[in-house]
Amino acid sequence: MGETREELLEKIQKAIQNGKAKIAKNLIEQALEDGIDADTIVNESLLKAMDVIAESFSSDIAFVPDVILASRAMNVATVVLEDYTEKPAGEPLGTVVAATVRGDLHDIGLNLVSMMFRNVGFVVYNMGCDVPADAIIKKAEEVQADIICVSAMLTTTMPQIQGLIKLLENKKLRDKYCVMIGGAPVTARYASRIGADVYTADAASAAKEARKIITEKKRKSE
Ligand code: B12
Repeated sequence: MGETREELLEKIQKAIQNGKAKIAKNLIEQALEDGIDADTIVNESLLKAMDVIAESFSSDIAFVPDVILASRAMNVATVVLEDYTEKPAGEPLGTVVAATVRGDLHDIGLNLVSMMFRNVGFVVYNMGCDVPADAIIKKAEEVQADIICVSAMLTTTMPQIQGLIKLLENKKLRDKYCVMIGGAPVTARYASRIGADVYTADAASAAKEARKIITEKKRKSE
C-alpha cells in the first residue's frame, strides 16, 4: 500500500530538517502530482521543518552548519513550489521590491514573502539578503515599485529598517511607496513607531494585505 498524505508531508518536513534538498525536491514533486496543494505543503511541511530547526538551534541541538543545510533545502523547496503554482492571468497587480536589510543573512522568510506576493499576482524583485537601504531605494525607483518589503531577523539589524524609512524621507520619496515590514523580532508596535505602513506576522497575510491596499489605491485613482 502507498503512503498516506500525512506520511508524505512528514517525509518532506524531515528531508528539509535534515538538509536533504534533492530528496525534498523529489518528494514535493510527488506530493504535487498526488494533488496535495502548495499551501498545504508550505504549512504542513516547510514551516513545521523550520519550527523544529529554530527550536533545535535555540536549544543547542542543531548548530549553524545544520541550519545552513536545512535553510538551503528550504529555499530549494520554495523554488519548486513557486515554479509549480499557477499565477493569476492578466495585468500584474503591482510591483514589489523585497530585501533583507544590510548585515542580515536570513532570507528564508523573505523568499516565502516573495513567493506569496507572486502567487497573488505581483511582480517581485527579490534582492536577497544583506542589502543596504540605498540599494533598495535605487531598485524601487528603477522598477517603479508600488511596495517595498523589508525583512530583518536580528535585533541588531532591525534598526536598518528605520534607516530605510529615514532615507526615503530625506529623498522626499516616503509617500511614493507602501513600506511593509516583517521578520521574527519585528512587531506591529515597532512598525508604527518607525512609521512603516504595514506589518504582518506571516507571508500569506502580507500578500493578502498588499492586494487589498493596491486594489483600494487603484479604486481611488479611478
Ligand atoms: C535559519 C536561521 C539562520 C540561518 C539563515 C539561513 C538563511 N538562508 O536564511 C543562518 C545559519 C545563516 C543563521 C545565522 C545567524 N543567526 Co539565525 N536563525 C535562523 C532561524 C533558526 C530560522 C529563521 C527562519 O528562516 N525561520 C523560518 C521563516 C519562514 O520564518 P521568518 O524568517 O520569521 O519569516 C516569516 C515571518 O517572520 C514573516 N516575514 C519575514 N520577513 C518578512 C518581511 C515582510 C515584509 C513581511 C510582511 C513579513 C515577513 O513571514 C515569514 C513567513 O511567514 C532563526 C530562529 C527563529 N526563531 O526565527 C534564527 C535566529 C533568527 N538567528 C539568530 C542568530 C543569533 C544568528 C547568528 C548571529 C548566529 C551566529 N552565532 O552566527 C547568525 C547571524 C548571521 C547574520 N548576519 O544574519 C537569532 C536572532 C536573535 C536576535 N534576537 O537577534 C535567532 C532568533 C535564533 C535564536 N533563537 O537565537 N540563522
